[in-house]
Amino acid sequence: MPPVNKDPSDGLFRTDDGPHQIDIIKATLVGAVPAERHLSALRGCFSDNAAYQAALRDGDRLVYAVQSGAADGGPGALQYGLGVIQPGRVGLEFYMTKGHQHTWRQAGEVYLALSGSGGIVLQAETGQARPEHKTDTVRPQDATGLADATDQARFVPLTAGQIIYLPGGTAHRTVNTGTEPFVYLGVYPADAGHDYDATAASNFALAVLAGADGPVATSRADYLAALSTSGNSAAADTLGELHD
Ligand code: PAN
Ligand code: ZN
Repeated sequence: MPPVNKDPSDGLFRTDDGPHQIDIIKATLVGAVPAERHLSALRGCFSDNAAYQAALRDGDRLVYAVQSGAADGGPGALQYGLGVIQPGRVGLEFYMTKGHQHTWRQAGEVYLALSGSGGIVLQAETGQARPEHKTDTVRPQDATGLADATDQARFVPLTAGQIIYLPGGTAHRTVNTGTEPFVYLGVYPADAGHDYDATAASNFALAVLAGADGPVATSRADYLAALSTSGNSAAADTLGELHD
């Protein structure tokens, strides 16, 4: 095991020398302390509020954990997070991270999917989903270039071995659409910072839902409208309305 220097002030796992080690089987960063996010920490993220309340009553389950690592550095330093999202749903909506913008908006990030299947919702600052992204998934190679688009939101499916680059100014939320934990590594500037308020008020414009034929990324506004008219979260009814 590499030498560990755990700085309690920022929760980051540090090593002075030697490589950090990911335990692929356990999906952990050896020696690091995970920051856990349970359902109660994701208030306001899932659109089906009745299903969210029922899930909370059923137990405040673990949704995801992040273990972060860094080396000491000055300007230009990088750090990383190993994320593990559990499989599960609230209503139709798959388990996901809170999502954020980087406080330093120019800070980009590289994500590498390690195991499981999921994806990432990408959204420019204004957060409006364009109609053509309403109900479909998008090929990973289409996901770059968000920096010069002001009104885009996209869902990019990711499976093990796929890498995606997020340009600065891209809000991002990771989603597990599979039945196993979805494990990924994100590498970003140490000075990036995490701005959760930027996306908390309006939430992400796309919701990633379990559809009859697999995951679909759909307009959150439409999902909310379907929930309020159908009064329940039955998959067939709700998605039927969404896709009409
Ligand atoms: C990741 C995220 C990780 C957890 O390391 O922090 O996926 O998501 P939330 O931070 O939204 O809870 C990253 O993007 N870092 O910048
Ligand atoms: Zn990030």
